[in-house]
Amino acid sequence: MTMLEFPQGFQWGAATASYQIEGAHNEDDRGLSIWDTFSHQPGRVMHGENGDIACDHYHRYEQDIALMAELGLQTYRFSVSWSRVIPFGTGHVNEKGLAFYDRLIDALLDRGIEPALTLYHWDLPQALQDLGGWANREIVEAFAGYARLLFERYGDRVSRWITLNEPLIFTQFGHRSGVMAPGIRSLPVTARAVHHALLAHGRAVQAFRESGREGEIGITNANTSYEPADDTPETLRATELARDFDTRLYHGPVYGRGYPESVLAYYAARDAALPILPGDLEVIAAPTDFLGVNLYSRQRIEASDDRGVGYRNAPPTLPLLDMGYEAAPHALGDFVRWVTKEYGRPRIYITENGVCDNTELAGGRVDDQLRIDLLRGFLAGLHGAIADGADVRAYYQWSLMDNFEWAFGYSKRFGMVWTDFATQERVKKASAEWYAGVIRRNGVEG
Ligand code: GBH
Repeated sequence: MTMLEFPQGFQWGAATASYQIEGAHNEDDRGLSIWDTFSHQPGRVMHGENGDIACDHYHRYEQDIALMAELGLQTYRFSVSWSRVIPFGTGHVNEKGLAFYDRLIDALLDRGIEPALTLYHWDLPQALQDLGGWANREIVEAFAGYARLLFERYGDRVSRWITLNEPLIFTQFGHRSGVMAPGIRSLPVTARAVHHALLAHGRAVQAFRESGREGEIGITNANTSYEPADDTPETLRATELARDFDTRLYHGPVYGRGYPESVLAYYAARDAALPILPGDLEVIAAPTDFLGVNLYSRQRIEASDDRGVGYRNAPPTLPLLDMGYEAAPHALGDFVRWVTKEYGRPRIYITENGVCDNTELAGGRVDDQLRIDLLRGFLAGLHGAIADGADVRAYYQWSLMDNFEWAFGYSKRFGMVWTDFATQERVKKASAEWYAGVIRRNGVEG
């Protein structure tokens, strides 16, 4: 066994998101978000579950930060609930909501844990959805105003900012397949949501520079490592199309490359042209400081005319995880190498990587060997990508603790800490002890 050591100064962390952990849904004048509305509609979330209480982190953040310190986390990525701090999305600012994140940030800093703040992890204020949400261009200025408030309030203590979490997921799953909030199924609405989300990202980056705050800002995208199912020219072409629709659509404009032609043509031909106005692409391309990479798996691709996009998923060949996708530890290093080449070696933070492993608590222990094995593989691959020249500076494991997994409710456990949702007890899993060792050694056994 060899030790794969990470570069000096590499940071180890964990990630969460507001609606998935906070609970306290109606406390301290918090406004409603689209996930409150959606999860309370029958049939939307598995077993009718919701985030009303979740991990009750709003009340237990001190205990949770003590756990982070025990694990040795050097940085912690969390998101702010927009409707907690601006209950109706614009206008009235809720001091009690702002004060919660003050307490959280200060408690992290007291423990020497660097905060990384995500402005938007899917919980849009319902009042903005009532005006059309991401489909209404007015959301762009609303988001910029919200961003300015956070830069002003927390910019003295937070220096790492992530504008949006996974625009691919909240636009496509929220507005096209409708399996996530706000549960819309419309291609024209999706097209508008995609463009306005990226525009909002660009405006927030501009607002950050205007704020004069020191620190760094970037976007986090959802990624899959796409692999051609064979090496025929038509399969290779299909794989590039998958990358256009899922990857380049959300990265290209940020890196000044504009939207992929294939995707623009697809939407335009279906009465769903992206609502691009003069100057928009310049705003979206406002220079960022890093790229946030979320990655969980790979997908094999083959050519197909089924859906009019020119590609489809080929059958899996690896064992499947509880989430339905393949256990593919090589995917992280592969994707990092690909994105490094595609966009000219951006500075990268792995803002999420993790494993759904539903191993239960037994005799006071959770022996989640599957999670450990896969994380070890992901990290070995990441180490290889860094050795090949990728500029990766930090890794955030998803997630600190089991939490509300969106449309799957509490049925999917991604935590390295077990959450007992009846008692709110936390128990460190075997993977937590293992990860603490990775952090101590700044490396992983290869
Ligand atoms: C991330 O999304 C999220 O940022 C995070 O909040 C989440 O908890 C984490 O992954 C773990 O899943 O079967 O139709 O409901 C990753 C992208 C998109 C992957 C939704 C799973 C399920 C779609 N995820 N997808 S569906």
